Amino acid sequence: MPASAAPSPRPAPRLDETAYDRRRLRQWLAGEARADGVSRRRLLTLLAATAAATVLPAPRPARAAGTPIVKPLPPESFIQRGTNAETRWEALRGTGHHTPNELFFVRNHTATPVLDAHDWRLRLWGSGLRSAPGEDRAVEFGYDDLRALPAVTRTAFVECAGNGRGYYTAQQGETVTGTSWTLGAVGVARWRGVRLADVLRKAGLSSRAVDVQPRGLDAEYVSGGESLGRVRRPLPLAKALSDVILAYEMNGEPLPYDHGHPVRVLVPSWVGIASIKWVGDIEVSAQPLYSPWNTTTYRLFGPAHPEEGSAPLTRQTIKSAFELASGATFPAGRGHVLHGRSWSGAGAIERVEVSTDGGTSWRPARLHDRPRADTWTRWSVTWRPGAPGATHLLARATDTTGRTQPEIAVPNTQGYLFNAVVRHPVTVV
Ligand SMILES: Nc1nc2c(c(=O)[nH]1)N[C@H]1C(S)=C(S)[C@@H](COP(=O)(O)O)O[C@H]1N2
Ligand SMILES: [Mo]
Repeated sequence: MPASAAPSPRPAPRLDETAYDRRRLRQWLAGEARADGVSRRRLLTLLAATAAATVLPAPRPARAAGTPIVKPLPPESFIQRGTNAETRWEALRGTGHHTPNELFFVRNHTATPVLDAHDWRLRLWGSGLRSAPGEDRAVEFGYDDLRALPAVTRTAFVECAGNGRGYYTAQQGETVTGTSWTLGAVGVARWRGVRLADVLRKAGLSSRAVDVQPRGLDAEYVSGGESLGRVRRPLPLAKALSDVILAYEMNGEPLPYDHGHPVRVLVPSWVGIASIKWVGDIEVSAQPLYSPWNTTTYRLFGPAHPEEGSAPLTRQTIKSAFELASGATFPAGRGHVLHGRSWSGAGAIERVEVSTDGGTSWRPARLHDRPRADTWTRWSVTWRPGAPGATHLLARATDTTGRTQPEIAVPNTQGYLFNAVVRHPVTVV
């Protein structure tokens, strides 16, 4: 493989941040390290400082009681669902376009592993890499190696394929398996990292490669008494080369533990399972790959779908949500502003309509973001409720490809891709 594909040699021992930083600064002073775009004065100031700045969050071994999640899960912001935590939509009211890291939903198959960036290695291997005869088809990158590559920043949602699953039952009376999310298994962040395409090319991508399969460093997932191995799911090479990033920052902070620290895959617009957290290796294959996450799950099964299931899920569907608690109350005869957000995996949002009379009449919402693909569009409508009583608020989005939210979602046994208009209960008092 070319010399450029080999990441710089790294010392084996585990180093703490301060020691690492001071060593690098000494190397710079000795002319052994490069510092492009940083002034000499700035580096000398750093060198003089007794304690170097910490760039990683301090380990928090204590988890929220009874959960496999590291960050706090205040009940006013989250609904705990087994190993997962759903964001409450009312908690997003007043937050900006990006979901704050502390409010971002967590979907864990097992438990958040607390990993140290300086021990972390990313191994690329497999028949889809070029290699000299007799050589091992494997290339490793450390955290610093990724940080040294050109950085890209991108705003994108991560949304569980099962987001809204609970409405298959609540609105349509269907029995489905899986976590009964309402609409809070979605968040938007500004992700920063490197292009997976750049890493694949550095690793020596062969023209025969067809699939890549990132795998997490979290524990093996056991289902029905059987271990399915570590969480992994193949991606077609075309997607891997187009807009996928290996993200090390989320909203300007090092990736938090629960969201994949130190590095996760981020697959814009696709079902959340594609965005593998705590990525430890990526198989690059000249043959198509399969895992339990693109065969028995994350396909559509049921009477409306082929017997063997649909093709593996890729893009997310279209949804809308109000930034309101279920059962919120509104004084009658007064003006209110209702806020919400709509998003689609197929493209930007074109328009949003809202009904405040249970679906009889609809009016356009005012859009507050320039609609873009891969992220949501915020909107609002004013409402002056008349008579007291229980009613439903409905929001219906249409995207630029003409997809719109139907009244009924076509069911599937695992409750994926719920796209129907959600009836949000409120009370006028
Ligand atoms: N390694 C690993 N990656 C994972 C998962 C996991 O359990 N382990 N869950 C996946 C699923 S199903 C979803 S929806 C998203 C959730 O990302 P978040 O927890 O950062 O919101 O991560 C995906 N990546
Ligand atoms: Mo998910």
